[in-house]
Amino acid sequence: MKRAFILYQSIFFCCILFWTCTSGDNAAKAIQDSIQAKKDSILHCTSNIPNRFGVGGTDTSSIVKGVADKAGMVFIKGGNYAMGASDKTGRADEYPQHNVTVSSFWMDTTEVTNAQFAKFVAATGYVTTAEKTPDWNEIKKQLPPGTPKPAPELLVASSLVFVMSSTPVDMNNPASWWAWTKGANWKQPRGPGSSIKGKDNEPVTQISWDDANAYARWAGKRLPTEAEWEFAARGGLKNQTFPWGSEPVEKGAAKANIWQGTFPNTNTGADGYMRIAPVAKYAPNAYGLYDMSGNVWEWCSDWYDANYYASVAGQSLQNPLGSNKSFDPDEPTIPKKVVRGGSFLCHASYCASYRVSARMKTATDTGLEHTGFRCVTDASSPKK
Ligand SMILES: [Ca+2]
Repeated sequence: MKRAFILYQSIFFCCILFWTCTSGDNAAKAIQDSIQAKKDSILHCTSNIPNRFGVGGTDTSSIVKGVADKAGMVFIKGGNYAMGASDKTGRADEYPQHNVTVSSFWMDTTEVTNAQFAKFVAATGYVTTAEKTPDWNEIKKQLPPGTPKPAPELLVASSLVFVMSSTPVDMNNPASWWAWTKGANWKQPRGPGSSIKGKDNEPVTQISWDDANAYARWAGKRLPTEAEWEFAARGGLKNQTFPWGSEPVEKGAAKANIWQGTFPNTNTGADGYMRIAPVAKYAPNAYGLYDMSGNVWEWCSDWYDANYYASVAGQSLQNPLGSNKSFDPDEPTIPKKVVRGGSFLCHASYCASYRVSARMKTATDTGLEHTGFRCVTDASSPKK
């Protein structure tokens, strides 16, 4: 595992190096700008981890569109709210707050579970991104002409697994706690030897954005927009930091599955779970939605653009779909989508992304042990 990770890191950095050396001043400047942007921003918990790339997009058009079953969903009455951080706890990409109106919709009360995803795979034979061998022809598209093909042992189906450190690590290097792991996928989320047996009610993970969309199509649903997600997470509360209001997450009864202790080497598990929790183990928000804070990150439909909120400052938006492009200053060449809600790895000392306004970004073809999703569907009627 470690060897594979090191090999992967080698190819990743070799590719970057090659690109730097062959693309001239513009490329060098872009990288310099990227480095400067990184210094200027608060680090995101998945910044610059070795991204899965090269599998390419998944064509889901052959999946028969389902009809949404409203069981397990709640009706979210549309409305107007201030989207973005309302206090000083946000990161730069959460400002400025802007006025957003969303139409009514239905939302899954929980993250999609292993049992639900298994039903989808059984019905369709779908193969997830993490189960596919990276395609050299796709990788080449992101590299300068003439880049040599890597050794076959590097091009293996893999995904990213959290590895707890026994000692404090450099918090500026998320690769210290993420391992590119051969054979990790939704059925064995921590790699060979792990399984989802007995974990039917845990959220499915190691799911790419394409995988989440494929499931949603089969289920007759879709991924939420970022605006819908935040509106739902707020549960009708105005300008509060968390789905439950303003009380700090560590006060009172456990409110969400996060990291407690010292990240990433000491986890007290005071909230009852050291890693992923089954869905709906903590109180729902006022809309009846569980785990909108913590447990696993949830994919949204929007491109991640660090400057998007600034670009819509002062505007009132109606059902916004987000930016029309991906832009992550940390890794500007990699297309990324928004993920929301934080995970069991979120800690107050780091990104505190269990806040309702917190935004994160993940490459569309990247699976992670702490990332899943839930679906929504348009409301044609408020009745079931
Ligand atoms: Ca926990």
